[in-house]
Amino acid sequence: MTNPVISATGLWTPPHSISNAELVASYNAWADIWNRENEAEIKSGLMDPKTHSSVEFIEKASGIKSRFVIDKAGVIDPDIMAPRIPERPNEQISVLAEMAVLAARDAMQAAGRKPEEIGAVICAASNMQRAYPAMAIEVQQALGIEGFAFDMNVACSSATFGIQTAADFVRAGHAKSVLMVNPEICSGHLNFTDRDSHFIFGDVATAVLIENEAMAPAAHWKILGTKLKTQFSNNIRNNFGFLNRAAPDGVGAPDKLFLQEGRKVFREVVPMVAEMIGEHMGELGLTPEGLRRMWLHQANANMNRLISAKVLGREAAEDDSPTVLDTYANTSSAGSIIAFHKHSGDFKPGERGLICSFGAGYSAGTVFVERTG
Ligand code: CO8
Repeated sequence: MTNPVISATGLWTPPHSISNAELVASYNAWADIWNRENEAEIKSGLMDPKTHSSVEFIEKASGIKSRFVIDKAGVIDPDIMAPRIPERPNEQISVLAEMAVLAARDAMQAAGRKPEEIGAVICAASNMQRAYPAMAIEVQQALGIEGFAFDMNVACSSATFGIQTAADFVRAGHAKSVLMVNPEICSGHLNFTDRDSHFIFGDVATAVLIENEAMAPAAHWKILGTKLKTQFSNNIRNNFGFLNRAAPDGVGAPDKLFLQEGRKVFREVVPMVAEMIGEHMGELGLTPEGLRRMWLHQANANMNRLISAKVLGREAAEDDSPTVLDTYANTSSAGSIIAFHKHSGDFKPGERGLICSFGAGYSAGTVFVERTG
C-alpha cells in the first residue's frame, strides 16, 4: 500500500464579477418588464406580480456580496438573464475544459509536476458541458497527460468524492499522481429570473493533485482519512437531461434549471453534516481542539457558522472556518477547495484541518488533512 497525499491545489477565477447591487438592479428591471407584460392577468388576479429582490436580504440570508461569472453582459441584461457563451467548433477546446486546464496548470506549477508524471485525470463537477467525450479526457489531451480520465458528478460534493476516488487509485497503484479538477459554470444552470435563488451561484475552476507520498513535494498535506455519505432528497433538483431540454433562456422551464427548497436544505443538511464530521473525527481519534481549521463547502455563511459551532462546541471565528462566499458566492464543488487554496498557507507542520463538502443528493464528504514539511 502507498500513502496518498495532497501535493498542491490550483485556482482559476473568471475576470468578470457582478455585485449584488448590479444583479438586483437587473432582476428588478426584468421583474418590472414582466409585470408590465402581464398587467391584465395581474389586475384580474390570475397572476401574482413579481416583487423586487433586495441587496440587504441577499447579504443577510447568505453572506454573498458578489460572484464571478464567465459572461457578465448576458446575466445582467434584463432582456436575456442568462450567460451567452458562444458555441465552439469541435476542434476548439470547450469552455469547461479550458477553465479546468488553467486551474490544473496552477496546481501543477505549485507542485513542480510535469504532465508525463500524472497518470489520471478526474473531472468532478456539478455542471458538465456535455455528455461525451468526457471533459476529463479533453483536459488530459490539452495538458499532454497519458493514462486514463473520466468525469464524475456528485453535485456540490464532487470535489471530496473526487479526492477519495483519486486517493483510492493511488493506494491501489492504478496511478501515482491524479489530477482532480472542478470547473463549475454554475451561471449556466441558474435561473436568474427566480428571486429566491438568482443570487446564489458563481463560476470558477479549482484543481487538486493527489499523489503517492513518495513523489510529492516535501511540503504537502497528508490525507488522514476520507468519508463519503449520500441520502436521497428532492429538495435540491435540476431536471435538465438528455430526455428534455430547457428553453434557451430557461424561462418557462424552471425545473430544467437549479431549483431548491432552501429552508428545508438548511434545516436538514446542517445536522447531517455536523454529525458526520463528529463521527469521522471520532473514528480517526481526532478532537475539535486538535483541528486548526475547517474549509467548509461555501453555500451559505449562516449554515457554515452553525455547522462549525456544532463541531467545535463554541462560536467559530473566521480563522476557524474561513468563507469565500462574499467574493465567489456558491461555486458548487469548487467552494471548499477555494477556501482551502486561499486559507491554508499559514499552516505549520503537524497542524490539521478538514475539507468538507455537502449539497444535492443529498451528498457530503469529509477529508481530514495534516500539513507536513
Ligand atoms: N430578495 C428579497 N427577498 C427575498 C429574496 C430576495 N432575493 N428571496 C427570498 N426573499 C424573501 C422570501 O420571499 C421570504 O419572504 P416571506 O417571509 O414573506 O415568505 C423571505 O425572503 C425569506 O425567504 P427564505 O425563507 O427563502 O430565506 P432564507 O432565510 O431561508 O434564505 C437561502 C434563503 C439563502 C436560500 C437559504 O435558505 C439557504 O442558503 N439554504 C441552503 C441552501 C443550500 O445550501 N443549498 C445547496 C445548494 S448547492 C447544491 O448542492 C447544488 C449544486 C448544483 C449547482 C447548480 C448550479 C446552478
